Amino acid sequence: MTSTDLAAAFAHAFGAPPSSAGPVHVVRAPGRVNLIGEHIDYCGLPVFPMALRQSVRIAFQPRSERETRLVNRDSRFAPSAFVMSESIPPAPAGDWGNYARAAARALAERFPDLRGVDALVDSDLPIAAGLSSSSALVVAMALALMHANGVTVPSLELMELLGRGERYVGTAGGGMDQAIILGARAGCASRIDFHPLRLTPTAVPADWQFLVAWSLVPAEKSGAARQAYNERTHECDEARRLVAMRLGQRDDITYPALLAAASVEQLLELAGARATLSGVLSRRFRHVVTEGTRVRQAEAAMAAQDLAAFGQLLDASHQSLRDDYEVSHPELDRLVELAREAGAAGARLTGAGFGGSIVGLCRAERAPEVRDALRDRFYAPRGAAGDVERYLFRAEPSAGAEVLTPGASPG
Ligand code: NG1
Repeated sequence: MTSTDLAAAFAHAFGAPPSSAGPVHVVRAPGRVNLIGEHIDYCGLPVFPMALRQSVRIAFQPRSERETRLVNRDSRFAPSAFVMSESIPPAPAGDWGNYARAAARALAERFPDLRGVDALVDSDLPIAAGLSSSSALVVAMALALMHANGVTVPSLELMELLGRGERYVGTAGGGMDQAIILGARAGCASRIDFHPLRLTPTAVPADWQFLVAWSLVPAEKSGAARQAYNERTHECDEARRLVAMRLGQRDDITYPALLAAASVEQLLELAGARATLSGVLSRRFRHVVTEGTRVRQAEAAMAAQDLAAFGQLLDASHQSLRDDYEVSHPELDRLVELAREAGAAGARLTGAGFGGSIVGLCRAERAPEVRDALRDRFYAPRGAAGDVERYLFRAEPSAGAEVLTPGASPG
């Protein structure tokens, strides 16, 4: 759907707007695929994602009142409304409208007098697929509200504000998603460092192709998966505290500082000792520090156009997420295995896991073979070969979120 069609659908959803409200604008916020650096953003360690072409788009218009009204083009999501304030009560857990509320509440901290918008939400991002459709909605909504109210927040500050803001939905998440959705550069993956936040792009080599494949298992953000996610954040924190104490460091030292204070080998040796950490905490810790190392190596491999090295790092990351971090799923493991058998240089689960998608890397010329193999060997036996382009697609490194000029060509 083009931006013009979306603006027309807006008029259908909300009725002809008063001329005083001005033109209908459209904001686009892309989904993301994390290439490597999984479950370590909340430890403050660098990650290496890129933005996708698929996005959440919102057609919006300012209102004279403080109420925001939301309509979703996907009829599974019922219309929703809330009044702008610093204490917007959440809708029941799992309600899509909470992501819009999260954005509004975060902005209300800085701008207490914001008026609301009418907003029509559209998305071609697979939902609950580990591709960050929820953060794309948070970012799109924030940009719509800011544009409608004529307020701005510097980009890095906005990334941090919305990263914290999304915790409103109950996930103790890190800041990767909001940062890449706002700050991605077309054609590049970006290393994101936290403390202080900064993005460093690396061009994706022209003959590399990243493929995303959904496992058909939804990675729901509510219920058990959220609990498991939050549990991991606590375990990492506890492991960090105990290792720091054994090292004679302050127990509030950050992961980056811990890694600066001792070598990975030293840390792993210490963490492997029964006297320091339990078996579970030791495995969680091992994932975090080894994954941190893999991010640096992967960034260097991409810069050197070393596809084989990048692929091996993807495989090692998957193994670590499966065995040490225990966030994989048999269907993700199967997809990874099939992608590799079909000629991918490497593959791993991407996003929080517990379902969702994998990302695989191959030379562009091998991509059709890998895709065909996944279609025939994964999707067809599960009765999903008909819809395969919705589940299995090339990740095109895209630009970050933006408000599109009315009347401009499709976003
Ligand atoms: P997804 O895949 O969107 O559930 C979550 C967190 C990220 C990061 C990854 C795991 C949110 C909004 N996103 O992503 O910050 O921790 O898991 O690497 O909480």
